[in-house]
Amino acid sequence: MENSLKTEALEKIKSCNNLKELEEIRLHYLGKTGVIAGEMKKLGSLDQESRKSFGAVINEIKIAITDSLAAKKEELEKAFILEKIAKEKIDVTAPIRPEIKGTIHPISFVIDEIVEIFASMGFEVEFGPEVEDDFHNFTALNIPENHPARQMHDTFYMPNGMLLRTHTSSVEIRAMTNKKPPFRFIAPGRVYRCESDMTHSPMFHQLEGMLIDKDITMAHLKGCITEFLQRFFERDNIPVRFRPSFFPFTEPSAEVDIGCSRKNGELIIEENGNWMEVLGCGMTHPNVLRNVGIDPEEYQGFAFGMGIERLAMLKYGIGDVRSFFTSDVRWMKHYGF
Ligand code: 2U9
Repeated sequence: MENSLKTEALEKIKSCNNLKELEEIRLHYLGKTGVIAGEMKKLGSLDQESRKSFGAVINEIKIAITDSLAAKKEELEKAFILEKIAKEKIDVTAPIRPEIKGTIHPISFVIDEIVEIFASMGFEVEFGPEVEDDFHNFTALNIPENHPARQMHDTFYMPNGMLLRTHTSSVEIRAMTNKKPPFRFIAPGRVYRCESDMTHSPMFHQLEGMLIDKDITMAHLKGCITEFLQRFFERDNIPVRFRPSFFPFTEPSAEVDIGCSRKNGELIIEENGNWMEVLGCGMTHPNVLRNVGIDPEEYQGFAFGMGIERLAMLKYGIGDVRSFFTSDVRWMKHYGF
């Protein structure tokens, strides 16, 4: 009987081919209420001589089963790992799946280009809220109560009296209020106006800048803007024209044009009688300085503002401002982004 028990157990272990089944076999023979425990129980009813010899046999069977189970477990575990490795093998020579790679959006690209130029001239970058109050968007900028820009058709007003900023000048008002002059910073970001056509989108991007220090004159403004335009349009001798203009927040004010034309879609920068407006600027109005607690007798400065879409359209020959916001990768690739 003992021999057949051993043969049967070892046979079962040998033919077992998964770990779960092996555990069931172990419990069947070696578990607390298993076959071996049952045989051990029988020892009590035997005389001393038989108990000794029967005990030795049972023990020998138990050891044989235990050893066989351990060997089989090791064998099955090894096989399991080898199979897993074989399954997870990566073929590094397989060709890659075709995938569409994203690229940086032209607006972000142009903002980065402009930030880099002004950063090299010591300007810091400031950010602020897109939902603004009347004071930071209009009043502090010397824009009177009855100014047309405040009217409903230009500005998006919220039911609670707040508005979507119409320029990033509000960011500069906040920065000027929180810092002590001298300072120079730029504020790029989204702005909102109630208008939409080929050249106007209700949301567009602006970059405004400001420098405040002692003894700042229009010569500094002209030098800074000319340097910027040379570097942005990558031309040392770019024709630049400062044309008198009016903004409530600067006095005197100017609009800046570059001498250029377009031949077969390509931007030709040359003085040929054709001028293209690129930005607005001026000396920061004394009222604006007073509104943020700066004495205009002690500090003066200049400010400038530019539309990012406009500059991107000019530099990269893009025709319709609305195409910036349709998120068509083919369009981006067409313009080399
Ligand atoms: C403060 C004081 C003055 C910023 C300026 C302009 C002139 C300007 C337009 C260009 C195209 C806006 O995007 S656009 O429509 N901007 O012409 N912006 S001076 O002057 C400031 C700004 C902040 C506190």
